[in-house]
Amino acid sequence: MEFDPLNRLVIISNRVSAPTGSHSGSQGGLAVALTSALREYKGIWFGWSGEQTEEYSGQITFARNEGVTTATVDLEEQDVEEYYNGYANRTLWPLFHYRVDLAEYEREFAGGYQRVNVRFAETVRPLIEEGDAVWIQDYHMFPLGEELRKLGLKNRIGFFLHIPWPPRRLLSILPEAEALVRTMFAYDVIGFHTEEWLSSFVDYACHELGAILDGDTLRLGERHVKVMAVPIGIDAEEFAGLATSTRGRLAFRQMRDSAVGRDMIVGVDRLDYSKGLEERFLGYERFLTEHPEERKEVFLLQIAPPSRATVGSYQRIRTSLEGIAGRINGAYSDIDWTPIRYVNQGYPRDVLAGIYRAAKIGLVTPLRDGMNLVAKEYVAAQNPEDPGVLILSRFAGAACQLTDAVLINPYSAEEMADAIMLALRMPREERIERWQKMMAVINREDIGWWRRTFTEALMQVPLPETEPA
Ligand code: GDG
Repeated sequence: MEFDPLNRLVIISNRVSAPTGSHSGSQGGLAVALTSALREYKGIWFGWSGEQTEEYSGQITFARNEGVTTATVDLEEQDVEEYYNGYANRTLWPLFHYRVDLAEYEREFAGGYQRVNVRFAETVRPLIEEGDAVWIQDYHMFPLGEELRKLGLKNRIGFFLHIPWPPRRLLSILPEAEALVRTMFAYDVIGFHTEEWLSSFVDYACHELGAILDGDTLRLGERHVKVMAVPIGIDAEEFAGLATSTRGRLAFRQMRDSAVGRDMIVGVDRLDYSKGLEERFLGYERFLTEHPEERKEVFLLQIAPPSRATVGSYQRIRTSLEGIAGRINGAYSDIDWTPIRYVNQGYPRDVLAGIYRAAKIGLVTPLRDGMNLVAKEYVAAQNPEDPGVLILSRFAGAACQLTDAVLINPYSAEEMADAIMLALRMPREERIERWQKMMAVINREDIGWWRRTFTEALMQVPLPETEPA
């Protein structure tokens, strides 16, 4: 069945990011992709404003920027604590990133998560018109589709998960696992970044719930859902343009000047324990120990803007990283050289692009990552004539596509040290060859491809026959 172009797309995600109209803004790749999907299909983007209110009222604030309508609601303090800081970021995020040791299971969290999803469903329901397609994003909203169905919504509803889906045995640790996966059968299409996350989901659904896989369709009783792996991409052309924009070039020059002939290794990550920052520092330290002759030839710039700062595990990782960076700098620095420049602030995207381009090595070492866009941005920002080398964790979703990066196990400081050495010594022809192969994938499966692939799959879902009276 064809999608009627007059019908709209309703995107729902935890946070909503209105278009900023400039490349120097803070709107990330995902936000850019979603706004362009909304421009194509028309429609609205609904979610939490990020603000708190005394008592949840469901009052929607509408805004229109550059052809995109956003609709946001405030949440009350208890919602933020239990739903966002609680279940989303203290239960699901660590567990889905294999950090069983950090995941907390509190019934209040689970209750608050459910309550907020019901609230979102009730609030957004009146905004959805017949024929609209609904696209829900990420782990904050697993049960939202089911809550919308309970309110009678018959429209097509798709869901995309931006983080990994954990193996069955791991997920079973979650007290609400079965109920949560059952709710996902309210969707028509579910997308994951990689085949690995997809097959873990299918494994759980088949073995724990008795679902049956038929081609790319999972069946459970009356419900069936199409499952697909669609890796998210970046706007490669735009990002390459940012690296050579006026501000990008300025940032590039500033970095090269301040490097005084040394090779820069760069890392850019939200300050999150899933990103393998401690392991990265320790792997770099190993490199410094094993190759004393290289010490003053390189430095590591780590940009790590704080994230989820009210959650204890994030405060602990921040303290730990400060300790490790301080210890390494104390042990190896000289009057004219500091091995790690550790920066806890964010930079505009064009500045970031210039910094990536100035770096001989992009060091991306998550312990587990749904995709990882920084890896792709680093590659896109390089000079085609003299590109840097991407060192990438095997455990990032991006490793499935960027097989020409230097792939490493981030838990092994030795592998990381060897990879840094290999990258520093890599001949230009090999760097160019690897870069071209990675760029071909990044260009082919870019952000437009991602959203088209998903939305087209969603639009092809036949709508249910009109209900008999
Ligand atoms: C989740 C999944 C998946 C970072 N520092 C600055 C800055 N950033 C931007 C990067 C990049 C984005 O933030 C980070 O994206 P990642 O993909 O690397 O990681 P998560 O935030 O964990 O994203 C991940 C993604 O969703 C999409 O599905 O790939 O696996 O965990 O775009 O450039 N941007 C600016 N200044 C900074 O200092 N402007």
